[in-house]
Formats: sequence, C-alpha cells, structure tokens
Amino acid sequence: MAYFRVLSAQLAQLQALLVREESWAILITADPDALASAMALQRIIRSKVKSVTIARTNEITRPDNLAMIRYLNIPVVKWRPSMKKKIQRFALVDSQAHHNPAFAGLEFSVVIDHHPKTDDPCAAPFQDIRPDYGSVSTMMTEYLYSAGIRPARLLATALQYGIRTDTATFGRGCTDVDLRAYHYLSRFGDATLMNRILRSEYMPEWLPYFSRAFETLRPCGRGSYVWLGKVNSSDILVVVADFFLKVHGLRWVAVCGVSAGRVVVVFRGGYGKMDLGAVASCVFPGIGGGGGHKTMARAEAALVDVPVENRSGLEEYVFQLIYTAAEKRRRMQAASHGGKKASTEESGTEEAKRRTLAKAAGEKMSEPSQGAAEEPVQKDSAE
Ligand SMILES: [Mn+2]
Repeated sequence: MAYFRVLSAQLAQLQALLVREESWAILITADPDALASAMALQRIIRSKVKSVTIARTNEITRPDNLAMIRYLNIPVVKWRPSMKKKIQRFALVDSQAHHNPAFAGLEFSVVIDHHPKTDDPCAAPFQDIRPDYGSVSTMMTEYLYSAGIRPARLLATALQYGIRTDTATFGRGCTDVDLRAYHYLSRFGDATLMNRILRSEYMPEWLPYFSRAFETLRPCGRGSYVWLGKVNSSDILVVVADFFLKVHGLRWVAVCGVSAGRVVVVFRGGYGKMDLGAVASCVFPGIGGGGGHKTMARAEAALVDVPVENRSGLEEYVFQLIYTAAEKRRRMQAASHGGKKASTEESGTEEAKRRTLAKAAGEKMSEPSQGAAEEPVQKDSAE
C-alpha cells in the first residue's frame, strides 16, 4: 500500500554518505520531536556505520521529556565539544545549523528539519527541509517506511509522541500526512507507555508548591488568587497556574510568588470576556510592568520598588492590586459591551507599554503545558 511518499532517491543519497569506518553524532535541541527523529535516523543508519551517538545541547527539565527518555530508553547523551575528535560525521534533526550557537563550527552532513528555511545557506550534502510538515517525526516515519523498516515498539511510540507534541495534539499546523503517520505508527506503538509519558506532568519536588496553592487559593473578584510566597523559579507559577486552568468553572487565576527579588504574577484563563493581558498591564502601576494575551499574561515588579510599608504584607498587598486591576477592567468591559471601548480608554502610553510587554510575556508564557516555541538553547520544550 502506498501509504507515504516514496523516498528512494533521498534514501540512496543518504546511503551514499554512510561509511562503515565512520562514527556519527546526531545533534539535537532535545524536545520530543527531536528525540524521536534522532532515534529514527539512528535506526536507519546504525547498521552501516561504526557508531551513532545522539547528543543533546540543552538541559532536559520537563517531566514529560524526562519520562519519554526513561520509558522509551532513548540513548541520548549531553554534547561536549571534546566529543568532536571521535566523530567523523554530524547530522542535525528538527533544527538548522544557525538555530543554536552550540552547532556553530560543526560541519553537518545531514540536516532534516521542518522549521522555516532561512537565507542562511545550508552546506550539508544531504538536506531535507519541509516547513509544511507538522513534525520531523512525520518525515522520519516516511523515511522508515520507504526504507522498509518497521518501527519497533519504543521507536514508534517516540515518533507518535513527537507528532503529538509538535502539532499540539493535532490542533496546530497539523496536516493530513502528520495524521496518516500517527495512524500508521499506532499499529506499532505502545499506548500504555504513551499514557505514562502524557501523565508525567509534574516533578515530585513541585508538590509542596501545590499544597501551598490549595491553602492560599481564594476568590479574587470573579477570578481566583493563589499566593506561593518565595519560589526557586517563576516557572513553578506557570505550572501551578496551568493546573488551575483544568478546574471546571474557574474563570481565571492569578498565581503569585517572589523569585529573584521580584514579585511575579502569572495569569491564566480569560476564556470569558476578561482580557488578562490588559489586567496584567495595570497590576503594578508605576512600580512594575505587565502584559500578555487574553488568556495568558504576566506582571512583575522588583521587590525594592514595592512601598516599604507593604513589604511585610505582600500576599495581601498583591491581592488588592490584582483585585483592583481586574475589577476596573471588568467594569470597563461591561460598560463598553465587550471591551472595544475599554481598550481605547487606556492612555496611549499605557497601551504602547502594554503591547511591548505583551510580546515579551507572551513568548515567555507560551512554553508550559503542551508548550509552544521556546528558545532552542536553554531548555527542552514540548515543541
Ligand atoms: Mn519539531
């Protein structure tokens, strides 16, 4: 059955690069799509070369990505430049050479990616870049199929997870061929392992924050307020806020904490009329900033800019600021029947500031849960 494109020409070109005496490294910015694609490429070339190492340039911190590596036995190691002397050939999947400073100075023989092509000329003798594909895992499924390789249980599950993640579970940038690949892989994948990965949403060390969240959760106007106090990283505010999005009937939540000398508020929700980006922009008038989208926003201020008399009662102080900002916004939106007038009522400078901050906040905020894009260098994302 002609399930996929026939890639015999590409495969022949790829095979021509494989020499039995050479060691390969597949470099990735580890996320589910990259991990699965690297596993597939390793499977395709491993019997024809001396060795194939999968090396990641980033730290892996997301629990689902850690679960994927653990349950699917992905042999990924941390990339060290000293490894270079033992490697003769480099391949890159789910990325392009200019995406990451760690890739600079390496000569890639193979580049397989689905990110947009840029003007940067790619010198790799074998390159396959298809921005119209939802994931590289889809492309690699086609390669396996064309090569007559039936994906084993763990590889098939990895590719399925790669497709799921990059298409936000078939909701974003998903094409027919991504769906077809997923369907094909489901014959070989392991649904139980997939569920174990999907359910690995939290790290054990995050649990005390949840217990704090349940203790401090209280209504704030029509939304909810959570105070976590001092946190190691503001990322935990995002994790907790995303959790509360799953609570039926909860309109929006503001999860607050203090991290690195700053009071940070993470907003989630806003599926009704409330524009959380607009609320976030007014939380810390004169002492901090905020912004974001309608359903995800962030506000923050340096602790030193909080009036001295409020520093000991921060939880209540921040609550009052959010309550005031949200109620003000709600009344403005109610008065203008849906908010069009409300946004024009904001002063010009406030609005301009909000837009600038919204961009920064939006990018920062888009990473959690089934996350969107993230800077390629630092962390593993779900993209
Ligand atoms: Mn990808």
